[in-house]
Amino acid sequence: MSNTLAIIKPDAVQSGKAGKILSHLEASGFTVKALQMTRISAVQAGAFYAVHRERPFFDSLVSFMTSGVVIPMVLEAEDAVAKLRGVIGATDPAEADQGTVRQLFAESKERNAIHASDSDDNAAAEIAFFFSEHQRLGL
Ligand code: 3AN
Repeated sequence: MSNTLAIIKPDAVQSGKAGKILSHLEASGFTVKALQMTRISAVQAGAFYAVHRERPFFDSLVSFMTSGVVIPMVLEAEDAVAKLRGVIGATDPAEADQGTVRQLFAESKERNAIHASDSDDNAAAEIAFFFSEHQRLGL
């Protein structure tokens, strides 16, 4: 078993889809190991998405991710990182496979409902970004 980080993004929280997305993740075989509701600052969003700093959509992405409550969570499954990437679908919901979280719940390439870590190293770093040491010791 391994862990990955998901974030239900502000578009999905604001439109009341968080419960359905959580249900979908559980039905897909993930165990929710830790979860919080929080609102992040522009500095925090910029740090989280630092790899995208030079991309044309960076400022808009930071503004979107700080526009409302987000729900970061630690999900456990066998091969959790790859499994969750498959379950969420492509970045652009128009290209996401049928039955994926983004096909079902996302609005656009930016307002795409959910984030998922893309490697085990990034999962560990992103879990540490949102969850304190005492929370991580409970995982
Ligand atoms: P993913 O979330 O599928 O790993 P990344 O890491 O390439 O995709 O992008 C991070 C986030 O940046 C996406 N979830 C999306 O919100 C936003 N994003 C990516 N590409 C674009 C784009 N071309 N236009 C607007 N927003 C984008």
